[in-house]
Amino acid sequence: MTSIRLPLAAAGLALAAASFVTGCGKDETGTTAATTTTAAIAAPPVVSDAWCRTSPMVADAGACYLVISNSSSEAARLVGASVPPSIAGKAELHETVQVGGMEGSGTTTGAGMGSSSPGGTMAGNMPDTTMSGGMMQMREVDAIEVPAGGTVELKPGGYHVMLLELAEPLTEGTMVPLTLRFEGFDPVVVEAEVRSG
Ligand SMILES: [Cu+2]
Repeated sequence: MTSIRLPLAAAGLALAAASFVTGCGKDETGTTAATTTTAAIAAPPVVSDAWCRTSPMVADAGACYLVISNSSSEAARLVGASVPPSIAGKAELHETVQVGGMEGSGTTTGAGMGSSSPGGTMAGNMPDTTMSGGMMQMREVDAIEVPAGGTVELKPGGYHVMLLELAEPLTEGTMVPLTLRFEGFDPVVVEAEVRSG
């Protein structure tokens, strides 16, 4: 009598499969509407063109640059970065600003950096002072915002990931595993190539 059970079982499976597919389709329709409002959470920012360079003036500091693209419908925020301790003691989000009309040699910079940077190694010795023109000054920022559907470029003279307390000078051609933390997303890890500039 097993010959009867088999078709029955098969029919049962077919029914189950059919209802499963139907249910699945309904669910998809249902979540599509919901997903629209939460699309920003589902689409993490994309990081590209990451590279780092050693500061020509500070032996134990470096800077990394990269491009962040945000295809979602909500602004994204880069809130932190890190590298393995074998590369550097810490990584900070910095911005470089040009200070016009300042003739001093970094006295105000020292005050600005003092809280986050032990010693005065950064003051007056910023990697980005190679920019021509006025005084360049760096300061730590809490976050770097990437507008919805927009792109932000971390580049010399602007935003950068500052590597402090380098274990050893960055070697051109090597790769730095850079971990980027975006608010509301899993950390993004990119390989940043060390270049001369
Ligand atoms: Cu910096």
